[in-house]
Amino acid sequence: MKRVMTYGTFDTLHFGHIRLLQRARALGDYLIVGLSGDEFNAQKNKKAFHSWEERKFFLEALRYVDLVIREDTWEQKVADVKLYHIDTFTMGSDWEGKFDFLSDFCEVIYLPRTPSISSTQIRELIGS
Ligand code: C2G
Repeated sequence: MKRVMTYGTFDTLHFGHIRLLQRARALGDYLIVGLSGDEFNAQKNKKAFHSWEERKFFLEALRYVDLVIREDTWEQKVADVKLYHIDTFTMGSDWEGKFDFLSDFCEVIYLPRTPSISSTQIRELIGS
């Protein structure tokens, strides 16, 4: 079984996120998502509209996602890749090159980011 991993905030889940998760899942047979906790989001200068539990609920409702774990630090990825026996790590292309160090442990693939949609735009639209 080929195991794939990705990470993110996935706030106000939208088309771009789901396209990313669909393509990530298609890289293997099992997709694990490291979902950013609120404290880690603060380190990314982000404040999610939805709580971690709500964002986890949304992801678990998707056919593409098999397991959701917490993302609390930048440094946890190597340990996660080993712990979950990850074959392929993937992120959207806005992260191109940032996680190449993981290629010592697994395949690293960056998938084209979906243009013209973001959680920031959606939050602005809903006024929060
Ligand atoms: N994404 C995308 N297209 C968009 C928006 C997002 O493909 N229009 C992708 C991003 O490239 C990322 C994933 O969807 O791979 C999740 O995006 P965010 O929730 O914005 O995650 P981010 O804040 O980039 O967190 O350790 C990694 C970080 O936690 C990534």
